[in-house]
Amino acid sequence: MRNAIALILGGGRGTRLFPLTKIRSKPAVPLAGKYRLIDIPISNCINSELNRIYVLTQFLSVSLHRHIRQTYSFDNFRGGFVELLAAQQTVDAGTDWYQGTADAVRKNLRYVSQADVEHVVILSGDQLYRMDFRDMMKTHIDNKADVTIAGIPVERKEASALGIMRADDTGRVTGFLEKPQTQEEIDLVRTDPAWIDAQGLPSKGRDCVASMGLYIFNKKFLIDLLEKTDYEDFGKEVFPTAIRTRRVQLHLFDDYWEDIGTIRAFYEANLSLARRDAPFDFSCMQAPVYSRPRFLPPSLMEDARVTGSLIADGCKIGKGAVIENSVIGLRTVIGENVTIRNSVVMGADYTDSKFVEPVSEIPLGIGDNSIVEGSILDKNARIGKNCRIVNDNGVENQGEDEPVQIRDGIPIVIKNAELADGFKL
Ligand code: ADQ
Ligand code: ADP
Repeated sequence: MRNAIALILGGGRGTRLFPLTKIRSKPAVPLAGKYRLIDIPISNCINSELNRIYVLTQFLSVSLHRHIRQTYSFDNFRGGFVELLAAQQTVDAGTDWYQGTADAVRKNLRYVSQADVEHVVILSGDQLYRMDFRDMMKTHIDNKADVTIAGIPVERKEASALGIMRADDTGRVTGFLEKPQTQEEIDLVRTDPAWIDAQGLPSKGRDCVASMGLYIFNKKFLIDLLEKTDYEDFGKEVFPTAIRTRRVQLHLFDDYWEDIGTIRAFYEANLSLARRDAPFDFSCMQAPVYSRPRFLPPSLMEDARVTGSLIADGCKIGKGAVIENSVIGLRTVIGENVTIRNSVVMGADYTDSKFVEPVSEIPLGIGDNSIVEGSILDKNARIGKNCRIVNDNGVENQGEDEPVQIRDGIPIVIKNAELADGFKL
């Protein structure tokens, strides 16, 4: 991995995760109570001994910068860095933002073209998975590939949201269609389940192999490709044509992998992590997920009933509170007799303190007797007493600037929102 660099695609306009991305860039969105989205791909890189990491982002939030600076420092002996490359910092900022994934990489080719770089690992910034990229690199090198794409078997019904590819017996990709919409299109790139079984992975009825949006490119090929074409997107443009003339290799993977780039996917992935049978284990010592070390006290609970939930550090949970299948983030304050079900509560950046002038009459956290169900509470929410945040009317989408909005049927209390006592959605 010494002559490889990683480029993490930290997000385009971030509209699919709006309003969580209203005031921060996508990689900075909090995940599982104490991490941020960007911690996943960076941890995978570090655990794969891939220590030269660039994060490409459309706009640079202070929080992302701070998080990366405070979390990822490498020692002098091993070397390495995590560097943020923000579109807004380029010369033609504002007028010419990155168009698509390939274009984002094109605008940063000067980092790719460093002399000692041979392979470029391109990763998505909004996925939850654990992968050793050294295995993928081995596939790439063993097959003398120009580019290697990580692929995972999926069911046909998932095909329309993903890039779908078909490979021959040597693993060479012979068909690639980005987000095939019709059954006929899917048939063009479907894979015989027997082929998947023959690769040693149980097909379990899955007859498609999806691109995971993770690629290893040979540097020369990548530079050539991006300089000589005006392709904007890897999935839509680069691969469908590259498979005809170049060696595009499939690297099969079959473990937990989830794209969490939409509000619903983000919400469900968070809640799944709080279940006893969570599909992803943050505590794997061989390949930990890193995040910023903080010096917070343990969470304090007073006679609360908590089932199937993640409770991060520094929380205070009052008497009679009921918390079911929820994620409770750093420094969350929960009043007495509060009910929180199936919700993602991101917590707070700070705590109300007797040493600081209060910024609001409503204390940080969730006031006594309030009910929160099926919702996402962004950071620093100040929710009064006797509030009810439940999508009782089953609204799908609502609001743009309001403190509580609904996306994909999920109420979202935006960052720093204040809701007075008795608020009802
Ligand atoms: P999508 O996720 O739909 O499909 P895309 O929207 O291009 O593809 O995003 C890929 C990644 O790049 C995301 O992490 C996104 O945030 C980021 N990104 C997009 N535009 C960017 C930009 N201009 N600057 C920086 N980052 C940007 C892709 C593939 C499919 C594959 C799925 C798997 O195209 O083939 O199946 O990923 O999730
Ligand atoms: P987000 O999770 O929404 O991206 P930030 O990480 O930007 O949020 O945190 C928001 C607030 O946290 C800041 O406005 C600031 O008050 C506080 N904060 C936390 N750490 C620091 C720090 N090291 N320096 C300054 N402010 C900090």
